[in-house]
Formats: sequence, C-alpha cells, structure tokens
Amino acid sequence: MTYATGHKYINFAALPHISCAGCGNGTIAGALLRAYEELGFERKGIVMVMGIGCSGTVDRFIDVNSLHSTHGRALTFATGIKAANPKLNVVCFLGDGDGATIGGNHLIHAARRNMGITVILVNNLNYGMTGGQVSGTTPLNAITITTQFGNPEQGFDLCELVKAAGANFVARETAVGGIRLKNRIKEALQNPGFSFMDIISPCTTLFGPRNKLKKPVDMLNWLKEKAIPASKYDQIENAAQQGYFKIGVFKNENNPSYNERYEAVRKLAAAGGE
Ligand SMILES: Cc1ncc(C[n+]2csc(CCOP(=O)(O)OP(=O)(O)O)c2C)c(N)n1
Ligand SMILES: [Mg+2]
Repeated sequence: MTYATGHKYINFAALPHISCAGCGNGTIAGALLRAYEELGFERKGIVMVMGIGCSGTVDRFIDVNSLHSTHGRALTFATGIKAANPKLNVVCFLGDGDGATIGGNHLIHAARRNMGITVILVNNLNYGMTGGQVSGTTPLNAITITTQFGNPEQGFDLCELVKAAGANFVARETAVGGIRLKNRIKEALQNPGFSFMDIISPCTTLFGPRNKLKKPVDMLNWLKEKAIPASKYDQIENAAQQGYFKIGVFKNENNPSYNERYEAVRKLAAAGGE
C-alpha cells in the first residue's frame, strides 16, 4: 500500500529546519503536505501566506508559492490573493500571536466575509519567536516571560470566535493528532469558504518548561491528556480552567464564499442592477 508522504512539496536542500526538538511546526506542516498530496493539489495552484514567528519559518522548506508577510497581516495579503484569483488554494500558516492577537481583527473579518482561505493556526499558547510572551490564547494563570506569576487574562476560544464571525468550517486539533489531524486539514482544504483549524501545539522550549512541563515529551503527553472530544469535555466542570481543550469539528457548512457573493454582485452591476 502506498501512502502520502508530502515529499513532493518539500525542498530538501533547505533542511534542516530551525524548530526546537518536540515543536509542533514539523508535524503540523507534515500533516498539511500529506493532505495536499491526498487531495491531488498541484504545487503551482497553492499559495501559502505565512505570518512572522517560529510557525512562519516552515516556508523555508515548503516548496510552493509563498509569501512571508508582515506580523499580524497575513490574512490581508491572503484576502487580496484570493479575491484576485479565486482558483488558487490559499493557505495561511500562522501563529497565535500573529493570527489571533496582533492580527485578531483581520481574523474576524476574514471569517465574516467567508473568504475562501484555509487558516492553519499553530497555537503554541505564546509568542514563541520573541521569547515566550503572553498572547491572546495563553490560558488563564499560565506562566510566560511577561506573566511570571500567572496570566490574569483568559485566553480566547478561537473556534467560538471564528464560528460566530461567520466562517464555514471550524475545527480544533493538536499537533499530536496524527492521521486525524491530517484528515481534518483535508476537510478544511475542501471547504469553499473560510476554513479555520486551531491546532494546539507544543512550545517545548518556552511555554512547556515555564508551566511544569520540563521535557519536550512531557508537553506531548500533556497535549494527549488535555485534548478531549466535546462529549467528554462538556461533562467536566470548568474544563477550560482545568486546562482541557475541546477538539473536533465545531462547524461545517457550505455557505457561499466571498468570491461567489462578489461575482453575483459584479454580474448584477454589469447588467445595470436589473
Ligand atoms: C509589527 C511587529 N510587531 C512585533 C514583531 C516582533 N515579533 C516577531 S515574531 C513575534 C511573535 C510571534 O508569535 P506567534 O505569532 O505566536 O508565532 P510563534 O513564534 O509562537 O510561532 C513578534 C511579537 C514584529 N516582527 N512585527
Ligand atoms: Mg505562538
């Protein structure tokens, strides 16, 4: 039996990567590339738009059209690309700081427009690249370099946010989700509207060690233990405060994308509004 490796989308000459041992960037990128392969995506038909951060560095070895954009603004570039050429598969690969904190406003508006973009949000619960500062998804009470005695703010539930804003497809997974992660990403890539994957990912150098998860493997095991499906999650009192993450698909609809709605308006205008 042959199985997808995703190798045809990798520039091996650009390896090794620069991620830390146990970081989720590699497993998430690997799942995405295998999903591309299983869906038969051509390299030239894909545009990846990266944010700035550890997560954004995967474009060094992913061999498709890509744009390393400015911090927090990846979705604006992606929106322009998709509006100009709806045939392209536009995928944003973002960190939680980039996609949901400095770029939070763009996230809700891209979801509201139901732009035909897939967002792979590598949610490592802090600003990894700059030393592990608190982000909009850092859980309540968690320790970061800027919340050394515990985070007094609660983290965003990004899936609830994006769902309410109007996205077609919303799911949460973890970097240790394996085949299930790849299959979810495939579903996201196939949805014609805004599709959003919140992927909880281990930051084994900064977030983990500051939060009693000393070794990389401790953080991987923690993710396996804390990521649970809705059926279990909903039975636990104060599950979020106890550090649990709800995984699964929370919305999967087929509403028309921005491009489809825009095309309808364009035709109407061309016909003089009749
Ligand atoms: C406008 C702007 N503000 C701040 C920075 C500094 N900066 C670079 S990466 C980064 C944090 C990235 O965190 P996240 O998006 O969560 O990605 P991670 O490194 O955790 O994968 C910051 C604040 C910047 N490059 N540009
Ligand atoms: Mg981050």
